[in-house]
Amino acid sequence: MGALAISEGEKRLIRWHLYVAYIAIAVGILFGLLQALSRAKLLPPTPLYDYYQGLTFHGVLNALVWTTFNIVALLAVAVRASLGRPLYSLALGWTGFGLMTVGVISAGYAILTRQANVLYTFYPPLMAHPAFYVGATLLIVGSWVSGANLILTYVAWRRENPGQRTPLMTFGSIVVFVLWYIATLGVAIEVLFLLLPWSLGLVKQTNPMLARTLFWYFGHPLVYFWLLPAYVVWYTMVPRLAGGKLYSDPMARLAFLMLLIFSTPIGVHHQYADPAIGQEWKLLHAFGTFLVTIPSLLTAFNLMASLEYAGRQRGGRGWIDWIFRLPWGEPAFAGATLSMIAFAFGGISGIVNASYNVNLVVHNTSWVPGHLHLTVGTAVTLTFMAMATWLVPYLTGRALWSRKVALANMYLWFVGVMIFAVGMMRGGLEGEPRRTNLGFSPYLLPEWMPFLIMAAVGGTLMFIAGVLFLLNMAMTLWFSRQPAAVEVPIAEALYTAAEAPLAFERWRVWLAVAAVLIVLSYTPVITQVLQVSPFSAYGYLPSSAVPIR
Ligand code: HAS
Repeated sequence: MGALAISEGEKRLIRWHLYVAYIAIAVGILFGLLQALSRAKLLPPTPLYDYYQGLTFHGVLNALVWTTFNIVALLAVAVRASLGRPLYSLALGWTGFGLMTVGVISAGYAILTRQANVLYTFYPPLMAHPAFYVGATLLIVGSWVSGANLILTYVAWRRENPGQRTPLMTFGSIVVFVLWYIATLGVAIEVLFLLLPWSLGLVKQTNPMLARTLFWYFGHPLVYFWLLPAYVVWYTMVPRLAGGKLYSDPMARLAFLMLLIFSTPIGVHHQYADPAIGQEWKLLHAFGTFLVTIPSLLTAFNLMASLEYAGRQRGGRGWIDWIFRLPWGEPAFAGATLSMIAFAFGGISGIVNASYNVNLVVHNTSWVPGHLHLTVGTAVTLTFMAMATWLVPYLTGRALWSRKVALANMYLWFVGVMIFAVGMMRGGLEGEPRRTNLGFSPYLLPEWMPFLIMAAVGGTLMFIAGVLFLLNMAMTLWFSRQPAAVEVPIAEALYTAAEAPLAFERWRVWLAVAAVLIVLSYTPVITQVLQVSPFSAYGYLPSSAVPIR
């Protein structure tokens, strides 16, 4: 494994992805802080700060840009290291990076000039400048190209190694991109056929319900595009970082495949409150959503067993002693494992969201951002931060600038998100709305204030943790003097890949199953939407009562 050392050219390519990701999160978390303060009445009004512009920057930069650039970088390293062969093409890698970066600049221009206050979900009738939609398209097309580079690397390996089981790291990474290709079809259709012509003025009116349905066809598997790279880390790196082994490699593969086939045909659980879709289809998508929790429950069991094994290898005895034997003082391990703990709460809140009738209690309240900060905002983000503590030294040959700062970063983020999420979720249960500048709204209820303050305190701690992360990475990238010889941590398994059925690698079969489930679950939904929802919406910007075209 990893016999062929990674080249300087590959390292440079991957480093540039991280630079963009770090700039994105630097701006993204600043707006996060401003929002939390503003909602809690702790930010004086200023024309420099527009809540919806800030919220759009926050969502786009953190949820779309920080994640996508990190995912491409991390999975390139994972595929490269686990297959022990160079990336298929550096030129393809740079093309993907270039497209994604131009996309970010284009969308960033539209948001900066306040012509795209449409939030990261860009639902019509909110309308953005065409540069925003072009930017989003380029970001996605670029990620397709970068994903193709990894898939072609795998295909080349497969040709030379027929009949062998794919290393789990690569197996998971391939699932991530296959899922991404399937998911992004929905948003590509939405942007190219509905939003872009409408924003260019080629058509005057659009169909918000159709757009929302296409968006959520994409939007739910999008969350697994974010999560599965964290799963790749948790399954294939964390057991090694903990000094143990993965409990079951075949069960991990089963979880990846289940997520591949069940994550797309269930997007309507984001639309329980929408008109135009019948209750029977909403209920079907609710059942599907419960199915998609099973692979995460398998993951929880597999990871817990792996951590227990590691703790016992380190001398742990009894029921809980093993937990304290784990290397909590190692930033990479601590950050990733704290992410898992946060995800346990994020997952439970997801099950609440998914429960059709209960969803009506939490929908469009601040409960939902509570959920999403535990999942993409911590399970994924803190895992990426934790991995950067060895990834950046691996790519630069420079030792991590400060282990203590890295540890402070991990623990502070975790404590911060726990306070933030409890504040947001409790407030949500009291009816506190999401996506509203509550601090300046006339209907702010006094009983929401303690929860808004909690969210502001938690958000401030997360912001400080983010600053510590960026400081540590900048110092490591440019000022650390000590050389480092770091390897990609690759865990062995107790139950190895040899016990995984060969059918797990029949990609055509899994693609066919995924396609059938999508057709069955979405044909009636799209048909209904087309029947009852007209193309009648003009474009608006938030806070404007007048159509902009
Ligand atoms: Fe979600 C809304 C349902 C997972 C992200 N979700 C959102 C939104 C985002 C998001 C961004 O059904 C807001 C969208 C918007 O802006 O409107 N979500 C679910 C369900 C799951 C789920 C059922 N979500 C995620 C993940 C995300 C994410 C993952 C990002 C990465 N979500 C919903 C629904 C809505 C929603 C509705 C719409 C709400 C509305 O009304 O608008 C499931 O996949 C969750 C399954 C997870 C588990 C947890 C397993 C636990 C593990 C960790 C184990 C811990 C260990 C550590 C081993 C069952 C794997 C042990 C440590 C030791 C030391 C011992």
